[in-house]
Amino acid sequence: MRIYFCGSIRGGRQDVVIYQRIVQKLQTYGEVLTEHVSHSDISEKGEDAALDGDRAIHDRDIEWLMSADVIVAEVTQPSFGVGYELGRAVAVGKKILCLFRPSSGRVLSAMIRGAETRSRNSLFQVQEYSEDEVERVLEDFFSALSPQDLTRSD
Ligand code: 6IA
Repeated sequence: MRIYFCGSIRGGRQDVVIYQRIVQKLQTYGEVLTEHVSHSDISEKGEDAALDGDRAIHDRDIEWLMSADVIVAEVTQPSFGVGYELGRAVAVGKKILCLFRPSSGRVLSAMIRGAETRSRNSLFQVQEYSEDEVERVLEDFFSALSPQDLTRSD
């Protein structure tokens, strides 16, 4: 299974330790295409990428996103990039799990919370969690996945 993980980079790196925990767990289910999102040596500014660098990142990430079976996004730290990735993924009918920690004191964007469809086999799910529950939440999500979820593209 190909898994695309989304987490804030230029939006702020406060949650990088949680991203690491998520990626570690995701790697037990498949190939995580965006493992670098959890690397602590990537900073908000990092290697000041020029436009061409940014274009290359965008094009490569979108290619990975389109090839992914499942998208998992940590959405507590707001990020334009994560929001954009989620919009592109919704548009092609990908299976998506968004993880949000209410303990942050933040209120999740209506465009993410409101994208959730509440049917049983929802393609877009928003799951609230606390840090100590993160592995269990991922276990529940992956154990409920059906082959159908991974092939739908409507
Ligand atoms: O707007 P943000 O930077 O917070 O967007 C984060 C999201 O966009 C992540 O989920 C990544 O998949 C993607 N993304 C943004 N920047 C990069 C990147 N390098 N490399 C790979 N994916 C990225 C940026 C490095 C830069 C800080 C010099």
